[in-house]
Formats: sequence, C-alpha cells, structure tokens
Amino acid sequence: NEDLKGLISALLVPYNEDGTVNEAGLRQIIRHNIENMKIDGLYVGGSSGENFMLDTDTKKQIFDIAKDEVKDEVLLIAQVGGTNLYEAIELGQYATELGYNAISAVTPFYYKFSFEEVKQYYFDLVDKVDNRLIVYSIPALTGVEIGVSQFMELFENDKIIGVKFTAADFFLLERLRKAAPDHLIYSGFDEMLLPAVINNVDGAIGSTYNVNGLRSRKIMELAQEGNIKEALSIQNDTNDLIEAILDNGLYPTLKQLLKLQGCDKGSFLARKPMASATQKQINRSKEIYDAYLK
Ligand code: NAY
Repeated sequence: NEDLKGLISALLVPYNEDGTVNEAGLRQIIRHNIENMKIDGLYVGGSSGENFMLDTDTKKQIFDIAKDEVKDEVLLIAQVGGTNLYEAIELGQYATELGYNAISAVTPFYYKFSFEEVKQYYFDLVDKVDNRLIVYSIPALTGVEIGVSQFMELFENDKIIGVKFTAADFFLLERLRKAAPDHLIYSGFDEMLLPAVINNVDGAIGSTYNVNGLRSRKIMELAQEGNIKEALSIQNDTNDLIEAILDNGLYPTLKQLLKLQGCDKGSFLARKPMASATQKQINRSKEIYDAYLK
C-alpha cells in the first residue's frame, strides 16, 4: 500500500446558488492542488467537500469530475460512507470502476451504533466493493470513538488497510502505530501535523493543504528527517494561518483563499444548509491571504 502514502488534500467543492456543483471551479481547484500545491493525492467526498449534504447523483458527479481531471496524475481516494450502507456500496463500486486507488468510509453516525454494528458496516462494504478501504475516524463530528483493540478487529479484514485519524488523542495514535505497524495511518488535523509525523504516520489528509500544501509538505519532510526544530517553526507559522481560518469560518474562508490563489471561475458558494461567506468573511479572508499566504 506504499502507493497510498503522502500528502493528500481533502478536496473542497464550490457550489452554485442552486446547490449544483460549479464544475469549472472544481476543475481549477483540482489543477491548483496538483500544479501549485504539489500534493500526492486527493480525498474526494469528505467533510471538506460538504459531502454529507449531497444526494447520491451529486456525489457521483464529483467522483466523475475529479477522475476526469486527474486521470492518473495523483492518487485518488473516494469517501463513500455515511449512514446509508447501500449507498456506500453503490458509491464504492462506482468509484472503483472509475479507477479510484482506494475508498474510505466514515464511521456511521447519528444513531449511536454499537461497535459490532460499525464493524459489520465495514465488513459488508468491503465484501461488496473490490477495493482497499481506509476507515475515516472523526469522533469530534461523529461521536464514534474507536479504541486500539477495535481498530485491530477491523484490520483483521485484509481489505481494511488503514485509518484517517482525525483526533487529537496522541496516546491513542502512538498505541495504534505500535500495534499496527503495517497499516496506513493518516494525520487528519492539519494543525497537528508535526506531532502526527513524529508518531510515524504514513501521510496526511486535510482541508488546508488545498491552500497551504507546500508549507505542509516541508513540515512533513523536516520531521521525517528528524529536524524537529525547523519543522516546529513552520508548524507555528502554519498554525497562525489555520487559527485565523478557523476563527473566520473554515470552509467559506478556504474557498475565498482558493479564489485569491487564482481559482476564479464561477460561484464559490457553500451547499445549503451550510452558509456561504458573508462580505465580512470575504474581507477578512483577503487580510488572511495577505498576512500568511502571499
Ligand atoms: C475531510 O474532508 O474529511 C477532512 O478534511 C477531514 C480533516 C479536516 N477536518 C475537518 C473537520 O474539516 O483538515 C481537517 C481540518 O479542516 C483542519 O485540520 C482544520 O481544523
């Protein structure tokens, strides 16, 4: 699974007023990620794509556009999970046929499923989809916590090859790394990339790499070389940026920053019920760009 390692952007998706995908803008964002941010791959259909507000056809459309634009230039991971197992299977098969390198699925949320139910969901999914799967664990948004022994139970299935670990629990990360040296672990919080790399993650998947990919790559490489002091100094600068983005509203600000970096075709609105950037947020985004990205 060496081919899946690296720095991966969780792809942002610009929407039109009516909630449809702004295809020209999305293609620009993809090119920007490849050409300017030099990322190794794209994670399509994640939180950053506003995925959990979309219908099945729109999710497929985004998988189509990303594959058509990327071809085989960088690796592609399709996030297909949610609370509808049958949709996840359909999307998993769809993305696999398109040629996605792997699929990923969020832990099912909302109903407080037992671990047995969560495990069955993953096993049913990989049973029906001929691809490798990365578990998407994000307890802060799903409320679903998975411990080391539970991850190991999931990993007993050969097709479940790793986890996107979006949590600040570095004790858990360290234990998991030791217990599963041959599985892929991705850092999921960009502001904690350095401590994750110190814990020997195999890569990182995040939203801010869409606009801050080059600096993030430096953090990763310096830390892997053992140059922690330099890496920390870049993480400090990066976190000034991320803190400002979070204060101003994560996705609307990232979309404004993409526009300032040259992705300018069509509307960069949010998918309702998420709110699009207000004039105040747009103004502040320009200040953030000037202060940290210029
Ligand atoms: C995705 O699309 O699923 C993700 O990007 C998950 C990782 C991101 N988490 C969320 C909730 O957006 O990149 C992080 C995050 O945006 C960043 O670290 C800022 O907190």
